[in-house]
Amino acid sequence: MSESVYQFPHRRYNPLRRQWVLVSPHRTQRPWQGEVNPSSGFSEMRYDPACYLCPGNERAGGHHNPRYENVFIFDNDYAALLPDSPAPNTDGMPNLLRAEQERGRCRVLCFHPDHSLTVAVMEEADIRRVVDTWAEQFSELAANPDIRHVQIFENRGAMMGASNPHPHCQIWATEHIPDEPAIEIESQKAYQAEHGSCLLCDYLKTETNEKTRIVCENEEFVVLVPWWAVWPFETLLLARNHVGSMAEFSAAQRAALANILKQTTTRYDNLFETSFPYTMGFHQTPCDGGKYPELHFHAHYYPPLLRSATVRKFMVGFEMLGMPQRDITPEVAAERLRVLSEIHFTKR
Ligand code: H2U
Ligand code: ZN
Repeated sequence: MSESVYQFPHRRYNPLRRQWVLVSPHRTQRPWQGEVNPSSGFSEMRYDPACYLCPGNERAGGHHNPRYENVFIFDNDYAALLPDSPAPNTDGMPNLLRAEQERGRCRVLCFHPDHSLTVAVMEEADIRRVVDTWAEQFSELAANPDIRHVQIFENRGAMMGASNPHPHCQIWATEHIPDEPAIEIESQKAYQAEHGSCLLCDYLKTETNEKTRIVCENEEFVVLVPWWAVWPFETLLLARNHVGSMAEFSAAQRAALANILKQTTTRYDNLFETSFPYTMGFHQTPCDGGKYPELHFHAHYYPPLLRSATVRKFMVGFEMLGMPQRDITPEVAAERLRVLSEIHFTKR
């Protein structure tokens, strides 16, 4: 593929979301002054008496956290979903005003008792415990007949709206399959029907041949900046083997997931020498009793930062009214992440 093709504005297709992204590489030639990072963004405190996630502290509703030693999971005190919400009564409503029952559960999972840690600086063995808990939670929630989908996600950093730096994620289990995974499921089913193979297996083959968008890898997983990335340093984490969910993972895959999550977040932190904000989450098979042989386990990282610890990308203007747009090409973004050290900048 000729490099020069990518010097000019063009659009790229995302086969997973069936959406286009406008790429405007020539705009990165605009001059800009790199900013000096004001602080690393890491919390200094290993225990914060005011943190509602630290061991032994009080949460909303008078709940007390145990003095937990590794992971700790609880039902969100401000859950967006409830296990027993009734069906809305829509009798006599105009047919354009639709509503449906949505029961579910929201949980919070603390990754570690130490308030100052993040995935990037946690020990791999401790991340492995988090992976085991995700797999357990996925299986437990999936067994509930009212639950059809389990979304595990992490909001990292104040810029992403995380309310607390304490290392944690959320798990929302819903009665319906949410829109994002629903679109991706449709695309993967349609691709399988048309080509007789898995969309993400084929995509992984393409990317491992091309190599230009790969960021890091281990025996079980590959992390790359997808061809169609929207966020400047967006990445896609793909299982090398065709597998649908963590519940099916071997011990080797669980350990390798802990390893690749640490590798990825370390590179992110090293990019601007800051605790890199992002939203990330896993897309796994639904648990509605259906068969989903075409689905391929993956994770998306959606980080907002553009060119320093403080300068972020906004999805506004043309992007809200037209389509997503990016300046730096996915190839340049991948190379910038790939060449970074695997050792966290705070440990140098
Ligand atoms: P985020 O930082 O990712 O928003 O997650 C924190 C969650 O913790 C948030 O969803 C919940 C909030 O509802 N929470 C409790 O469950 N109990 C509390 O005492 C405070 C916050
Ligand atoms: Zn804390």
